[in-house]
Amino acid sequence: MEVDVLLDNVKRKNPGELEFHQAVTEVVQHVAPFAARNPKYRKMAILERLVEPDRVVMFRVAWLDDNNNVQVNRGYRIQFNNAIGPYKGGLRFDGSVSLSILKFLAFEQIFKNSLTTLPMGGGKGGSDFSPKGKSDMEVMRFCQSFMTELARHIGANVDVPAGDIGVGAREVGYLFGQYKRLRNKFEGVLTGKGAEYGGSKIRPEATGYGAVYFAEEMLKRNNDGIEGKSATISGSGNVAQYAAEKLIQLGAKVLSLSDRQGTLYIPGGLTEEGLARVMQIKNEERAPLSVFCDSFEAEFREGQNPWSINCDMAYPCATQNELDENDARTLVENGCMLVSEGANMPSTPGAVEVFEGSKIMYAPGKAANAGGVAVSGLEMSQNSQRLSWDSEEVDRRLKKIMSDVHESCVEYGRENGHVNYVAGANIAGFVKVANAMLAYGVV
Ligand code: NDP
Ligand code: 2IT
Repeated sequence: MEVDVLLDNVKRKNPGELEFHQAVTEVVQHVAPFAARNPKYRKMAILERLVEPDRVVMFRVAWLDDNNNVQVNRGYRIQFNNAIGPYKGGLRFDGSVSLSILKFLAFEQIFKNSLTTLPMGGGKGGSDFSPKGKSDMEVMRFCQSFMTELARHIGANVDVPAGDIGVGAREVGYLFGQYKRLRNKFEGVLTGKGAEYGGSKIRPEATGYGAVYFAEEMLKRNNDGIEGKSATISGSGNVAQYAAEKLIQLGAKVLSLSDRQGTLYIPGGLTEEGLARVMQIKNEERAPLSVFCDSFEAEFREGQNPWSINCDMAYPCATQNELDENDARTLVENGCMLVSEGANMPSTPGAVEVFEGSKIMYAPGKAANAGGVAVSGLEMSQNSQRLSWDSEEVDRRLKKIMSDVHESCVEYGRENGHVNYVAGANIAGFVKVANAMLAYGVV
């Protein structure tokens, strides 16, 4: 089938799902020419089947708030593709969550998980519930109600959720507790668990660290390194915090973080002490980033993103489509030489075009942020073995996986001496899944 026909069909069958269309278009534009050169993929309609989720589960989540009022949210789990392993992917709790957003995330997850070299299929879920401004007990009641329905659809060998925006250690704890109670099973059904009940060392750090390890690999290929470089980061949640930690450890100067209210610009560079304060603000006080300026030298730029700040490297670690074509142009004009995406699909298609055209080192999320789900895969392995590895062991494996992901991107993305990491990630991720689908016949 022609690419245009395939994309038209996707748009027609999934009306209004703009983020999903965007994610499919980006993957298909690289994979379709590759698939066309391999008639077996074409003949067996691999791409046509890949863009159709195995199933989509949508459900009501009713819960009682602290005033005993009934609240109703919508829950989702997209089980997109389990050709190479159990469905695997995070849960997002945020007011913006829609079917389109979760389908884009689940679709991306198929290729990302394939790149990690571990046996994991693609899935994603969540709810339009936002934990912001809710008490711990409200979050608990919501999580228990959400899991009461979700439990029947998941399992350690079926579908293994984890965290994403709005879902961290607290939420995973409540979700796991409810699953265990409903099924009377202590099994590795969720990752990102607390250390006391089966969580892997380095899982909280993995996505942010991984995005920096991937940047290191790109730089190494050009006989360069992180030390002495300046970096802008967006977001100030899980991924941003640990990207900042690793960058500081490796001798880079972190100039910014951000949240929904704006950007924190730290001209002198974020210190370890400053980062500890950010973690306290975001993880314990659950307060706006702007309060950082009460005790540290920094400027808060209300309503702005970090992309106008001069930097050598940019790490978008907040959310989808947070960096547009103009931002990309500004970054490149200001001398930014590397972009490593901690978030999923943070750059708009126009921005991606600017990065590709400028030939800077540009790593898309499905490669650069694969460290998070990779350590989730390692958590599954440890749970199955009923063993837990120490931090050094997990970090060593994470580094090796990021280096392997990088190698795969180079292998499939080489273009006249330059590496197109977007093409490389999409094609490398596709091949393994496509070959497994071929083995199963028409299903
Ligand atoms: P968190 O909820 O911990 O943090 C999200 C951060 O992004 C917060 O600082 C939040 O601001 C900011 N943010 C969220 N939405 C918006 C928005 N619409 N505009 C501006 N800022 C926004 O989530 P994570 O750090 O876990 O996730 C960040 C990104 O990384 C997401 O794209 C996620 O899909 C991706 N990712 C996460 C992985 C993980 O392991 N957690 C793995 C791979 C990718 P505020 O503080 O104001 O809420
Ligand atoms: O987007 C992602 O890769 C995640 N949110 C992590 C998924 C996981 O299963 O650890």
